[in-house]
Amino acid sequence: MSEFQEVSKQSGVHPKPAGLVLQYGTAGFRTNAKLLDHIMFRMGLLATLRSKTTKATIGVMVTASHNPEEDNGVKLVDPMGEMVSPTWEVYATQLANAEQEDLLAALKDIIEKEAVNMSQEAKVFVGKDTRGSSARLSQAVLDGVSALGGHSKDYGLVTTPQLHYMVCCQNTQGKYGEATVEGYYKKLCQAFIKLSKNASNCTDDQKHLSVDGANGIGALKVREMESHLKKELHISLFNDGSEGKLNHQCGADFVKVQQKPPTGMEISPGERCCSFDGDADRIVYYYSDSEGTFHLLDGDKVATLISTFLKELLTSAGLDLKIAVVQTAYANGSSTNYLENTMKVTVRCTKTGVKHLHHAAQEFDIGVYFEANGHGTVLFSKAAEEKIQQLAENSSLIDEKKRAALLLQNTINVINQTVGDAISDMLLIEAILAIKGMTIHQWDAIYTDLPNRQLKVKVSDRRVIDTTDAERRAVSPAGLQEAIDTLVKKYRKARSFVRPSGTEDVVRVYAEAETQDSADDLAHEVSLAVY
Ligand code: NG1
Ligand code: ZN
Repeated sequence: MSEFQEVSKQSGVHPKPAGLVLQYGTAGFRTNAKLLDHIMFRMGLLATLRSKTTKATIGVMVTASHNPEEDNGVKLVDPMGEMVSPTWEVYATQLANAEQEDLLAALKDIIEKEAVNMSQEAKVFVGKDTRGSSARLSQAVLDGVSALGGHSKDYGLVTTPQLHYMVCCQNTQGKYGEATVEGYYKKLCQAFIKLSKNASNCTDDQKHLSVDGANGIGALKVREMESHLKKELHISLFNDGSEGKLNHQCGADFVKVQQKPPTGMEISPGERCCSFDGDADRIVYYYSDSEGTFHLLDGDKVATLISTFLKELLTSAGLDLKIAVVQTAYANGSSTNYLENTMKVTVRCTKTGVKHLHHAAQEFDIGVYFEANGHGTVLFSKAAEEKIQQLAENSSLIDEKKRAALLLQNTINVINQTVGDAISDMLLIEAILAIKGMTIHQWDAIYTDLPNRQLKVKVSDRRVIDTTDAERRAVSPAGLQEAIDTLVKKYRKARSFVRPSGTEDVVRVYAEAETQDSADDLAHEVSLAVY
């Protein structure tokens, strides 16, 4: 078939190392950048097929997020800006692992299974992070698209959430916004400025924020956005990529896992700081108190702040909309307790991985989802958005209701509903703190985290561990869960679970307990039970 001539030719330029097997995991393909050239080319092919079947624009993002600089990765973005569907994740793995001589057969197999109309036009948006390997690898994606006759638009350096946003804008004919980076800044910043106008007596301190850009794309984009903020937010940018190495001793993952500030950042007591990860889809906040003690405000604290704010606005607006918070097993027990018992909000727990949280959040009028590591956003159902809009446009309303409805409307506009977005989350958090006149210390004091510890354990085959109940209980190997239960009983307010990582060749162990020593001991004991 002549339509595949170009694929054959180009695949020779992007050959697969024989025998190499990679898996499309929780975050797409992710490994050392040297092993990824053929993967990128093939994902260009796959995205083109996906575009033909959905008759919509598909996204391909080249990034390895918080992984070290030497790694890279690739992720496909479906038409509404969401993660690609599970069936296509399987195709991605099949196509990636087909040996060089079997590539056309693997491609034709997908075309047949999905009854792809090959004469349908295809459009693929491509973005990349700042890694040294990203330019070469994103070119391989573009080669894949053109080998199948698809059209592509190269957005160049963008954050992961910006690419998701572009795909959604494009496929909703501009209803979600304009599919340009400039359009993204305009929409988010205008909403942020309108929200900020509701803050009374805002001091310069309140308007100041220190941002750790992880020496990555987020830093570049914050710089680009600054002029749109019209001085409503003063950002001091650290780890902006001018000197340090990407994600090295900095960034959201480092700060969350190490529970300490990034290097390269000066922190005065009480000062509000935040860190992005390497592709700017995660954010965590922190500060150091007058004694120099470091305090981390992770995804759970963010979810609590946002859901409290939204719930108060719904009450003021007199809107009866169902709001829920979606978490994973890694959510601190104190946050779940506070949300359920004090805030009286519905809490759902899902498996790790954004797609599971996103999916669960879609079941509510308003679904706030955050992983403890700082990845998250808020989803509003179409019906909820319409109700809020009607109320905001209703001129006969009394002041308080009208104000709440307008705040809700601008909150919707500042949020990137396609995926967790450090820039968008940052603007929303900053607006909420300003409106509430709240310091970071006051935000932190809403509830006290239970001390916790995360460990990684190397085992010969992590897949022997199988879990249930949103990964909170192990069903295999036999006896493991019983051993964990026995250990947990030794400590007060304790909880622990183990699960195989979806992105690294390790088993993750999580433990929390009344004291840090207990959490550390429990995590250690459980990790011994895993061997
Ligand atoms: P794994 O490696 O499956 O634990 C990690 C994070 C996830 C998610 C993915 C994708 C933790 C404990 N796990 O997954 O939350 O963000 O990476 O990046 O933080
Ligand atoms: Zn990331």
